[in-house]
Amino acid sequence: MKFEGKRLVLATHNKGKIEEIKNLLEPYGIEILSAVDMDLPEPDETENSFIGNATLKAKAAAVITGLPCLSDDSGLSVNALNGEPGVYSADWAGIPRDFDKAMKLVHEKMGEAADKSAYFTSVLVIANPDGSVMSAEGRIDGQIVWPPRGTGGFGYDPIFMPEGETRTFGEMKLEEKKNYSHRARAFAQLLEKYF
Ligand code: ITT
Repeated sequence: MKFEGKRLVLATHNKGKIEEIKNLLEPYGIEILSAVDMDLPEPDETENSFIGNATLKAKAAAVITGLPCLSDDSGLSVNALNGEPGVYSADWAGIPRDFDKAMKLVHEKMGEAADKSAYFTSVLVIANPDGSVMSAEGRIDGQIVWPPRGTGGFGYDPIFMPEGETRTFGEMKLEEKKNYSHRARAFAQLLEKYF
């Protein structure tokens, strides 16, 4: 199924994701509305997988808006922490969310572990008003660094350095992060299938 309408809803309340996905969609001349613009409710993320939560978020928004909705469920998996925080990245260090605190917790839990490897995952789901869904997954491997570096991006970006780079995501501009990011990789797959 291909996207035929003119309007697409970004079923996310995360401002960092909204900025990145809007940028990825820019060349396609689609009118983008975000869950924040439309004041959509934030569904409880009750699943224990990226695909489960991404599907739940996109479907809930499609039912309310009657428009195609694109969601993202993502997270940082640290190998020395058996993949934590993973699917639970957003609220891992408690509520209200504080990513300075969350990054510090990653650092503390890793202790002196020699293995600094980690990866980001993004699962993107498009839910159409007719109930059909489409998904794609992207991943970027890298290393956890300490102390945090840079003020760009969002979430755990200042402690993640993608492989083949000497800078963290936090030290990159949007256009640079896009060359590596899990989200851009998932988007590239969705592009072939849907746009
Ligand atoms: P929505 O559900 O409204 O989309 P959210 O922030 O709750 O927003 P998730 O449940 O998918 O989204 O949580 C993903 C968390 O993982 C996010 O809050 C970030 O802390 C982290 N994360 C995901 N992608 C990231 C990225 O590109 N850079 C840094 N951190 C990221």
